[in-house]
Amino acid sequence: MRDHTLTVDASNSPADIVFAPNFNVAVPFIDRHLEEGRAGKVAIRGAFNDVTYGDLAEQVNRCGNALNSLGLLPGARVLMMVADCPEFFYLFWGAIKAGFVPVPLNTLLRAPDYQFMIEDSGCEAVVYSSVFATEVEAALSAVSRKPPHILRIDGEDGIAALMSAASGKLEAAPATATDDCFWLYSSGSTGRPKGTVHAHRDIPVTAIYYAVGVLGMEEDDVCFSAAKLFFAYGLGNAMTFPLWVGATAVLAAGPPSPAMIFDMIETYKPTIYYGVPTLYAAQLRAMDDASPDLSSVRAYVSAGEALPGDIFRRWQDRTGGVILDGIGSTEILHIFISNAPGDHKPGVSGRLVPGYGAKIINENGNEVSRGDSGALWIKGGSIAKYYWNNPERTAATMQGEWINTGDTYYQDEDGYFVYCGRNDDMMKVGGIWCSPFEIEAKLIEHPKVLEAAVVARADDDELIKPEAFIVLNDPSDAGPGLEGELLDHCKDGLARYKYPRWFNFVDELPKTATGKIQRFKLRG
Ligand code: 3UK
Repeated sequence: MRDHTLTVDASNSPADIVFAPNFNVAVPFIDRHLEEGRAGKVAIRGAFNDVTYGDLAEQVNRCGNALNSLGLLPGARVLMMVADCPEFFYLFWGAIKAGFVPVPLNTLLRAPDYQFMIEDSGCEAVVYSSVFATEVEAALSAVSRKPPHILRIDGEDGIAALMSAASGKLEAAPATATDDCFWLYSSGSTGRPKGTVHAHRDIPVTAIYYAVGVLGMEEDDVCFSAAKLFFAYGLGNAMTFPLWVGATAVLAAGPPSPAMIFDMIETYKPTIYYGVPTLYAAQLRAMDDASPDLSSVRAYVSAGEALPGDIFRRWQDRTGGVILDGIGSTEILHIFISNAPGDHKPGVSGRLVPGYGAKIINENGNEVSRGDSGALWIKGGSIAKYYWNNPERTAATMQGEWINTGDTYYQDEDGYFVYCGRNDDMMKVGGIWCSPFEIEAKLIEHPKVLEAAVVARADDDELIKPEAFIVLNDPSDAGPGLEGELLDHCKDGLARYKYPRWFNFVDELPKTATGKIQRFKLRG
């Protein structure tokens, strides 16, 4: 087989992907487009000059050569605190092409988090956008051993100076499909973040299985993701997926808000929009006073946390469009169970993405019968190889070809996977497993409720019961009658043991940087 190529079997079934023995993933994602005649096509758009596939290939080479000129060792980690902009692409792919390992970091983090990651990764270089200087520089001055190379993306003395001095030609470093390629730090709701090590092959596998297999992505698509590139979800949405099919990515550097998203959609007319449930809810509220033209969008995607059925329905009523909820993870890299165009149902995660395998197991390690809930394990070609520096967590999570997602699921009568919560958020009420998420979804249906979180609390008898924390649309609605009103609402549809026994009205819910409710912080 020719170097750096892969084949997908004739039926185009995602199950059979064969990689050349020498496979550096930068070649099929960047250089292939020149061979295929796409040099003049726009690869990246936004509030900067359009970047064509020709420009992209050249800048990737310059960036790879710039890193080489620093004298990094092969496999050196390059930490990136970089905003969504074309330089993110240059650095990520330039590092990979030159044989280094880029590690994009969540840009919402603070100095102590970065300090940990700099020390944990043993990185040789840190590259950051000036907007994040305060936190990054505070971390760098606190670390015990400074990485040898510290570069800014923008401004004088930035990487641009090194890049313009470097050659625009670069031979891809030899690699194999299963070599370490890039890392992402996985942020659990508890414990230290874990460096999640992905191989070269994981990138094309997610594109083939999900982007092409489920979304039917093609060259004409234009992708816009409210989730940023540092998040595995955004990395696929707005970088690796469009680069696989030769489509166009639209980038916005700032934080996403409904107004910003509507503006981006009207300006750049994406065909696929990737959001998260919290943003879809905020966009619905914003549409009370705005009528954005969303007609370019052929697919709305949601991931990161479960999409309540009520948001799905309201979105469909308001826009006529369907939101395709799918579950992904940093470890599996992208979405592995999903709703699909023409095969979707409100309130469920959908079906297995073709190419992945799933099993739901009980406490004894046996597979449950259809309809019963248990721990969801997944197998497939894009699962991280291991956690850096963390053999215990690797052994507990990744077992043979299978990975424990940490999520509780059951399959409904139609075969759809239904999310019940994280394994550790599940509660037993009267001996029955009870999903906080199901109760939250019910509460959110109530017109006065904006957000809800449900946790386990022991009553006077030390028996576990659900407790609700509620953010109201209009705080002045809080009043003596409201608890009863919400309870009546729960009685309409929820099993008795699931009724919240306590209601707390709060201004906001504790969330992780990526928007997941931190239920452990609400537990008394
Ligand atoms: C939860 C969901 C219900 C679930 C991600 C798309 O979220 C992503 O990765 P993370 O590592 O978190 C993984 C965990 O988040 N989750 C994500 N999506 C859903 N729960 N319904 C969903 N649709 O607990 C999962 O284990 O931050 C999402 C693509 C790539 C990703 N990395």
